[in-house]
Amino acid sequence: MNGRSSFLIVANRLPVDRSIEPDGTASWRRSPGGLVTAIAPVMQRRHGAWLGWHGAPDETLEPLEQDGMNLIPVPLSAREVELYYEGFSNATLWPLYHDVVAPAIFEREMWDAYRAVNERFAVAAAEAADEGAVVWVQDYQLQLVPAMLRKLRPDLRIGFFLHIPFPPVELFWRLPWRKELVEGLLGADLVGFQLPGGASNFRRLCRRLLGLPYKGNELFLDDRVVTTAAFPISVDFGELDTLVREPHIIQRAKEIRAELGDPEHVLLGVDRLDYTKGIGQRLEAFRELLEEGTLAPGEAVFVQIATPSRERVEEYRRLRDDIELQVGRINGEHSTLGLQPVQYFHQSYGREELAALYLAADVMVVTPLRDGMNLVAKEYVSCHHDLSGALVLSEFAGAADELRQAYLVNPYDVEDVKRQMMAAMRSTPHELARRMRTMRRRVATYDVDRWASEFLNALESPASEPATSRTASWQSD
Ligand code: ADQ
Repeated sequence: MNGRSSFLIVANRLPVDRSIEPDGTASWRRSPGGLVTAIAPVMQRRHGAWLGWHGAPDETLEPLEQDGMNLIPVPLSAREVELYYEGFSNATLWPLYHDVVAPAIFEREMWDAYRAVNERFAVAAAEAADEGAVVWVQDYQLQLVPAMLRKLRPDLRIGFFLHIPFPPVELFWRLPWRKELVEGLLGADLVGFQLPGGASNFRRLCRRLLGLPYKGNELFLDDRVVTTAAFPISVDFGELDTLVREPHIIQRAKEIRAELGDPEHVLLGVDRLDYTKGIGQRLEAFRELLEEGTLAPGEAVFVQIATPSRERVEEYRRLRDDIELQVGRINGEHSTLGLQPVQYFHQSYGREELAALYLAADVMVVTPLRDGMNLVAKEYVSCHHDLSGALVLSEFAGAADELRQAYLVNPYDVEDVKRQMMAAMRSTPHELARRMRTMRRRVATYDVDRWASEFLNALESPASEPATSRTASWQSD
C-alpha cells in the first residue's frame, strides 16, 4: 500500500463537524446537509478518501478516519474563507447560478482567492490519488479543480458534479472569468448536472465561448471527449422509510402534533435559511389566507424550520431579519392566547426529529425561487408510507421534474401558492394517496444509490473518440 486512494471525493467541506467534549477532547460528528447525506454511504462502501476543508480557519490538521471514511483536511486561512468561500462561492457564483435572485458581486480579489484555493485542492488531490484513480469533484466551489488536477495527473479519471443549477448562457456571460471557469470544468471526463437543462446550458456555452463542437451529450475537445449529462440527485429512501416505521418516531410525530395544539392542518417548511428557498413567499401566502379568513383561526399551524446558514454573508443576515420580522408580524396579528399560527425555529435538527416532523406534517411546503434539486421534497415523500400528506412544490426546484404529482406552484405568484396550499389542505385521502403513491415509486426507484452508481458507471465507462479522430458534427439544442 502506498497510502493513496483509488477513489477520491473532493468537496469544499469534509462530511464531519467537530465538537469539543466537556473534558476538552475533540470529537467529530457527521454533518447535516444535502451533499453529505447523499455521498457518505457510497464513500463507506468503496473505502475511499474524502478531501475537504474541516471547517476551522487557520488550522492545519492531519488526515483522520471517521465513520469508515479516510478524511484528508485541506487548510483555509480566515481571509480565504472570507474571499473564496463567503465571497466568490457564495456572493458571486451562488446568486449568479440561481437566476440572480440576489445581486452577484464581482470582485477580482475574491476571484484570485478562489483560484488559489482551487489550486490547493488540486495539488492535495494529486498527492492523495493512486495511479489511474477515480476522482469525483463536487460542486460550484471547486470548478477549476478538474483542469488543474488533469494537468498534474493526466492518468486520473475525473468526474465533476454540480449540485446547483447551471444558468442560461445569457446569465453566465456576465462573469468576468467565464472562460477560465468553463475551461476548469472541461478538465473533467464527465460533467454532471441535476437536470438536462443544465447540461444543455453548459454545452451551448462551450460552443459559444470556446467554439467547441458537440453531439448528443458529448463535447469534442482536440484531444479528448467530455461527456455532459443529467444525474438528478436523490435521498436514501430505504433508510427514511424504515426510520418512520419505528414506534418512537411515530410516537414523536404524535407528540409534535399535540404540542402544536392538534390543529386540523400542520404545514411544514424545512430549509437552510437562504434567499433562494422562497421562505418569505410561502409565509406571505399563509398570512393572506389567515387575513382573508380562508383559513379559520386555529385551523392550521405553519412550522418553519430554518437552518442557520452562511451567517457572515451580508445578504443572509438581512434575510434572517426579514423572515423573523415577517413571522413576528403574522403571529402578532393572528395569534390567540396559547396559539401561534407560525412556529419558527432557527435551528438544526437530528435525522430522527426531522423524520418525525415530516411524518407529523399534512402539507410540506417547498417553494424555492430556484433550486438545483431540493432533497427536502424527496425526504418528505420517503417518510409517507401510509400515503397521507401533500407536497406543495415550486416549479423552479429540480425535484419538480420528477415529482409531477406534487401540487406544483409558481412561487412568484402568491395567488397560485395560496390556491395550491388550500387544494392540498382540502384534498381527499384518496386523491392524496394517488399522488403520493406515484411520487414514492419514483423516489424509491431513483434513490441516492442509483444517483451515485449511475454517475460512477458513466465516469468509469470509456468515452467516444476525440475530435481529431472523427468528424464531429455541430448540433444545437
Ligand atoms: P441545499 O441547498 O442545502 O442543497 P436541500 O437539497 O434541500 O438544499 O438539502 C438540504 C438538506 O439539509 C436536507 O437533507 C435536509 O434534510 C437537511 N436539513 C435542512 N434543514 C435542516 C435542519 N434544520 N436540521 C437538519 N437538517 C436539515 C444543495 C442544493 C440543492 C440540492 C442539494 C443536493 O442547493 O438543490 O438538492 O445540494 O445536491
